[in-house]
Amino acid sequence: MMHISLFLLVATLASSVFGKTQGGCGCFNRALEKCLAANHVPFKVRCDSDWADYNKTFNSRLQFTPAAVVLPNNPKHVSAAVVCAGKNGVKVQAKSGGHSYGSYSTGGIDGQVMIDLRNFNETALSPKGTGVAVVGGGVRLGPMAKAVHAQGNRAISHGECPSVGIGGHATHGGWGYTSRAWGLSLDHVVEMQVVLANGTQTRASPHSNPDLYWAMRGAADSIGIATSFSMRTQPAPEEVINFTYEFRTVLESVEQAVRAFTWLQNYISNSTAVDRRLSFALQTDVAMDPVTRAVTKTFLVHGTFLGGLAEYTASIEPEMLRGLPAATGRDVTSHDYLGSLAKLSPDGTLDGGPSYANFFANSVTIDNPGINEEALTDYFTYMLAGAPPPVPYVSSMELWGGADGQIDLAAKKAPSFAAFPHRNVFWTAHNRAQYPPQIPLPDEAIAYLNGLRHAILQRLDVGSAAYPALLDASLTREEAHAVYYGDAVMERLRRVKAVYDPGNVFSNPQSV
Ligand SMILES: Cc1cc2nc3c(=O)[nH]c(=O)nc-3n(C[C@H](O)[C@H](O)[C@H](O)COP(=O)(O)OP(=O)(O)OC[C@H]3O[C@@H](n4cnc5c(N)ncnc54)[C@H](O)[C@@H]3O)c2cc1C
Ligand SMILES: *[C@@H]1O[C@H](CO)[C@@H](O)[C@H](O)[C@H]1NC(C)=O
Ligand SMILES: *[C@@H]1O[C@H](CO)[C@@H](O)[C@H](O)[C@H]1NC(C)=O
Ligand SMILES: *[C@@H]1O[C@H](CO)[C@@H](O)[C@H](O)[C@H]1NC(C)=O
Ligand SMILES: *[C@@H]1O[C@H](CO)[C@@H](O)[C@H](O)[C@H]1NC(C)=O
Ligand SMILES: CC(=O)N[C@H]1CO[C@H](CO)[C@@H](O)[C@@H]1O
Repeated sequence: MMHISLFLLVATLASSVFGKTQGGCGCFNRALEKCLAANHVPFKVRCDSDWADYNKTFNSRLQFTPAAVVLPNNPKHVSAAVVCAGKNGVKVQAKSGGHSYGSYSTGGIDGQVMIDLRNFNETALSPKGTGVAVVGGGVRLGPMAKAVHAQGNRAISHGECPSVGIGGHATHGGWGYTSRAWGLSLDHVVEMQVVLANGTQTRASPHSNPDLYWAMRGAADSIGIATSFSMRTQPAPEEVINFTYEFRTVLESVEQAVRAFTWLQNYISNSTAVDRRLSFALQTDVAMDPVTRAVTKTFLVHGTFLGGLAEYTASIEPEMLRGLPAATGRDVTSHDYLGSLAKLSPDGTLDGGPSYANFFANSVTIDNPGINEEALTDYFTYMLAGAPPPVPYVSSMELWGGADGQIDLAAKKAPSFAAFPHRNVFWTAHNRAQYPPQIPLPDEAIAYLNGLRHAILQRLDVGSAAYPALLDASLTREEAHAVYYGDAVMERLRRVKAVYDPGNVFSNPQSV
């Protein structure tokens, strides 16, 4: 009798604590789930009816099934989850905005633990007037921009998509149109609160664990989990000009395309004509009619000027356009700072709600003083005179250099400044093909864009690499290490990894 009731009591307790492991729904790792439950860590597994709200990442082309999605409410939960995973031999990745091009926040392979930082969603500008904002590890860019603006009329450099998370963005670069003036998002990070592989919560700053601070800025996915970032901010500009010009005729021949591109490269390098307030991207859009497969190519100059409309139209615009054919489209608008960010956003708001796309992308960083005519000829020949593309795509040359640009200031310190080594960069080429969610993107699309990458590299006469935030999921681990870090950074990263994550708990297909 006694035995039976004790057995019943234990069984009842077990099923309430470890309920998710009952019922044979085919979950991955019962020992892991028991450990999480015993530590009161909130989590979801694929037996949960609302699993579909937790298992998706932005790139719908690459979806993986985690062993568990952990939903910590505080750093103690993060710490317990990392220890539970480590003890059970399961690898871990954090998820901030889930916008990794390889879906690495779900591990990049099946069966890992995803630590979803969605509850680390607060942004607080210091009331002490230091201009430093404490940003939770799961905050998305739109809400972060709104919060620092509302709390003190401040701003931080970042990319244009409001649903990207600070966790992946500020640890792998973070380029936006304001970066020429203020640096990358990563350059704003003055301190992080980090959970290590052994569960220790610690601080990473220039004075506290400087090796950890160095490695987290460039390779956080391999090193630790930042539960919060302390970011420097600067006063938000009062007025921002957003401009887009369309040039249909520029792409009528390779020669004309090379001439127009070279003009803009020379113009932005001329310190008499421009300063850090002006930035742009030169974009070749290759659209395709879904039925006839007829291709339309458009050359666009998109950018922003952190100043007034009168100055823009009087002195910037005429000089920039002087060496180009007549624009076939012009859209120049003036905004307040938040209005300019909303204008950049795909849905016109800064809400940063979840969004999804089915795509592949790669990148090439091109060092100062920019792309030479031979490489530019190969680039445009590939797009204009080469084999017809299998899918529509966009190739965007995003400006990192140019006269008075501030991104490369840290170059003097790199690679000792951060594990993110890309500093002497003039352009980052960003090549991207996207399909509707329900249609598989063909392998030929990946081969085509990798061909475009090689076309740029063949006769390039300056240094080049690739930009880790625009993660190229087609690279092997070794290739990724070579283009994202290079030998010197890799050598130090391996040493730091051996100290902070000797058991390789933080892992994805390209991690250190
Ligand atoms: C639509 C879109 C637009 C983009 N625009 C730009 C742009 O304008 N400029 C630009 O520079 N980049 C841009 N990117 C690239 C973007 O910066 C990267 O994809 C970035 O890594 C995404 O961060 P995330 O937190 O959203 O992604 P996640 O997938 O959550 O994270 C990416 C990686 O970082 C790790 N990670 C996330 N949070 C943490 C943390 N707190 N601590 C430790 N590791 C963490 C993850 O484990 C994963 O390996 C864009 C991406 C998309 C999809
Ligand atoms: C995500 O969850 C939904 C609902 O259970 C499921 O249909 C889908 O296949 C899952 N995706 C992955 C990649 O596991
Ligand atoms: C953070 O998330 C909580 C819980 O969902 C929500 O109540 C709160 O409003 C969010 N805060 C911000 C700044 O979004
Ligand atoms: C640089 O800009 C100035 C001012 O617009 C212009 O007069 C000059 O010709 C430019 N130099 C070159 C080399 O284009
Ligand atoms: C956790 O790892 C850090 C970094 O290696 C180390 O300094 C610390 O002593 C470790 N803590 C424990 C409890 O082992
Ligand atoms: C930099 C830039 O040009 N941003 C936006 C300006 O506004 C247009 C819409 O008119 C957007 O498409 C651009 O992305």
